[in-house]
Amino acid sequence: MVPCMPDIKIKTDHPVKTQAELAPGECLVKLECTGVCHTDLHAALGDWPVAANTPLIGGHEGVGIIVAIGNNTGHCPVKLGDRIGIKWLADSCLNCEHCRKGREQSALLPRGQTQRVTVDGTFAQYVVSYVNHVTPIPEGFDSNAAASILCAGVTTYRAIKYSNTAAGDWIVLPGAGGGLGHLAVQYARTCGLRVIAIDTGAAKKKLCLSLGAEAWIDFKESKVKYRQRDQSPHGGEGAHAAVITATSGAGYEQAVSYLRAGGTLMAVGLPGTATFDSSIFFTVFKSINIHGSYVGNRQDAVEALDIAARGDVKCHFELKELGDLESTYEGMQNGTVAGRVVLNMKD
Ligand code: 8ID
Ligand code: ZN
Repeated sequence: MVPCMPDIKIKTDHPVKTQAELAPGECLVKLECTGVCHTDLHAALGDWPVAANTPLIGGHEGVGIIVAIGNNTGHCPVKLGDRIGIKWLADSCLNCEHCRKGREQSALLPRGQTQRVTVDGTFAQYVVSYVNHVTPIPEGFDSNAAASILCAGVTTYRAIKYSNTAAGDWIVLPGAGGGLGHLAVQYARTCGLRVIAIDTGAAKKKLCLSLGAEAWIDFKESKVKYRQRDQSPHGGEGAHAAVITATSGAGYEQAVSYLRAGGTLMAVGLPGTATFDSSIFFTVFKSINIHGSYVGNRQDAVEALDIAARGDVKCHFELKELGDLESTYEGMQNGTVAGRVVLNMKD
């Protein structure tokens, strides 16, 4: 047992809303499967400055079938029987400035509900979701393969999309062997980027290189500062971008030094109490762009799923059962999960 692991209880008597109990805009989803994201572990451990409502069912990478829709829902983009995905953002008002600008992750809340730190999630047979925010799963795309695209995929797809990179550029991916990271390697490759993967252990090395990373750095073995010299006629030194999905503050170290002038640091990994410790001087001197990148909007979800459904990005996952959640958390905590664990939620 890893110390301080959350106490996980499987309940067999949790109430499920009836159709009549669903509010307008709500839908009931019978789940087929769900991915396990490190965010669920952060929430369960309470190691973020933002506390989760407790008790709460975790999980936010779900795929399932809509089995009921609230009365008086009005315009409804989905129907009974649709296979949909459930992501981190449960609901948003769709009418505030953030929603109108496609930044619904930061939006106002119509019912006091937003991410899955405030509403029950997908580690359950049934979950209440919201018709405007569920994402249709492309026909023929396997549910287990789709699950982790709903968070890990969307998040890394969006971070790469806004990383100010072009085909042929170098991108550094600290955390590359984890759930988000191994999808980041692949989304980067679909954009024609050249990938330097940073993580640790033989399994993650093998995974990253098999997915198209050109170089591997084991952060536990190498203390060497990374500087990539461009072979192009234009020259240049350092990477054009870094998308950091490491769960530790250490994953953020050196990024400003290994980025080239004008490079972009996309902050994705969420160590709860760590702070940036980088040279202000060189951030300014090299005109480094630093962006926080928080999940993705509905369009990002559609695009990320579409790319994966075509087979250009594949989640590397191990399928387990709900009873394996605790050992999955332990594996994540110990850094032994290469790629993702997806839980089967079918009877
Ligand atoms: O919207 C967002 N920004 C968002 C969305 C989803 C998840 C952010 N996250 C956050 C999670 O809350 C978590 O903090 O991204 C982080 C990564 O989530 P994950 O990919 O689900 O976790 P993982 O599978 O455990 O992978 C983390 C990897 O980081 C490596 C580990 O070895 C592991 O493979 N790592 C660590 I810890 N320290 C590292 C370092 N110094 C490192 N890799 C490189 N350098
Ligand atoms: Zn997540």
